[in-house]
Amino acid sequence: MINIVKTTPYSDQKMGTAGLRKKTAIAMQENYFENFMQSIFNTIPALDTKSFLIGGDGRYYNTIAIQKIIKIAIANGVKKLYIGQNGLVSTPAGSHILLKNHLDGGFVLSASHNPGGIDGDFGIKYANASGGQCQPDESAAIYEQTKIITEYKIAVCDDIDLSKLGTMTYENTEIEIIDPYQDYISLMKTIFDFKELKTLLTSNFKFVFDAMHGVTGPYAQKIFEDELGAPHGSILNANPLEDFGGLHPDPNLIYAKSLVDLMYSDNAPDFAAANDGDGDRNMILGNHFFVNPSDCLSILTDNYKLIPAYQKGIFGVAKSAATSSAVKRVAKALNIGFYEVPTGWKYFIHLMDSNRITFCGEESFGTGASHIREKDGIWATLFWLSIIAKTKKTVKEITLEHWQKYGRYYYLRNDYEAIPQDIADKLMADLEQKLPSLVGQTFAGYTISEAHPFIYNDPVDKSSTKNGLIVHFKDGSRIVYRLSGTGTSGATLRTYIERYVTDKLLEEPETMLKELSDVSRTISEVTKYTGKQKPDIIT
Ligand code: G16
Repeated sequence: MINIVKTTPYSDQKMGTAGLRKKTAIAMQENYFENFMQSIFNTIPALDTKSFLIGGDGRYYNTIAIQKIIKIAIANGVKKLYIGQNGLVSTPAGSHILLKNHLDGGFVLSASHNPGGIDGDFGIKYANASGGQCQPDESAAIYEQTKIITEYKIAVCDDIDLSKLGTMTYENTEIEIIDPYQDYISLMKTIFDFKELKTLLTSNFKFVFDAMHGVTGPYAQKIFEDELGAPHGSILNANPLEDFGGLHPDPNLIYAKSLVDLMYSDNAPDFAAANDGDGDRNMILGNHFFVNPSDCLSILTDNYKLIPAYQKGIFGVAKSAATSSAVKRVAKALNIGFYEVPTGWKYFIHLMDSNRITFCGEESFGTGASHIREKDGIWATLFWLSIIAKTKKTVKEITLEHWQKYGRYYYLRNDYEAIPQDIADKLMADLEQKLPSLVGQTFAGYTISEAHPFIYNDPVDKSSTKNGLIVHFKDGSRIVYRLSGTGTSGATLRTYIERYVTDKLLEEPETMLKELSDVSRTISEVTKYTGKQKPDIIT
């Protein structure tokens, strides 16, 4: 039986950088999730010919929300649903499943690196047939639907058992519970030399991977322990938990603190990686060494020839504007295309689909390639291990040699969190207004050469997107300002600061960027607008 339920719109269902992200309590309001799902289906024609993937990172409310999607999809006459066993699918594996099966879209229930639980965050990433997150025109159409929705359709049936693989049919909808791991593992085997990696991981080489109680735990156990022979116990925090065991599943120096402490201890392993809740973000650490994500993209690109899948050559490389300029120098040296896009992995998709790029990455701990249309934490880990296996060098040696070859971009991101939205909007609007007048001015010895909004013109669909403000200095340094699109309370001002040097390669970023951090505050007048004397988070 199908129920048609009368509802009233919520006004706050606009997607951000990567889908809809809300406090869990907000997402659990009456009809909130149902409204959003029905609004998505309202924008998709001929649902009886369409197939979708459903999965998630295992966070609180996922199992309830997955049953809701299933019932709303059945009621809307969707042709087929592929659902990860136990409701689990990582964002990268989901992208692969979508592409491999030529699906029309997918829903990964995740607020990514944000904490989970009843007091945490909940989210929905909606991918289209490209295998990556929907484009801005699609999310705009969905937002319009959320504002006028009056009813949704939902099937009245028992909950589906997600624990057993197999196929069933309800009304006209076929439902298949799929293994979320195997296809992804097979894909990794087509890219990397598993034999060589096994030799490394069964040697004296000490490896750990922190899954932060997100969805990548089982993937990592199967790949690194079962396939590649790393000792059992190499995967830390391996079981997905609804509240991530109280952790904030964000793989950075602050939230992956216990892993960082281990890597800076006397017992430090040779290599560590961490992934976020849904497995798209990664952090790479060596013994007493941290690899900045911008450098990570640059180093992987420079070493592409070491990976079997890329030995015949790569297309270009892309980064978000906020990411450091390091990879630009590598692209020039390799004589490959280089692109700079707004923040958001969705902006890389057209570049991959049109064979303009093979690799891409962002400062927000994301690196990936065109094997899928999402960033991929395990792929980045396997890539690093492959470089180590081939070169027999440590993470620090590989990075230092890279800086000796190309110079180093010292890089920091300063986040000012929980700013009232209207104040953050005013700060950005006022800053944009004054940018032209800044050109030629000198702050603490840094002279501004250019200052403008970042505008991206997509070479494929010709759309134009404005995202953030950039201040360039004569010595090649840059400051980028933008508001985050993934937060769930108030606004976050992100200030990205970079400085290029060819000597002093092993200093602390905080030391090398002290003046520029001060300059970033002087220019934005963040203290005047927010009362904040310093950033809440520095990464
Ligand atoms: C998402 C996007 C990324 C983006 C990041 C940060 O990552 O997929 O492309 O760089 O958010 O966005 P913002 O600076 O707007 O907060 P994830 O891992 O959260 O899905």
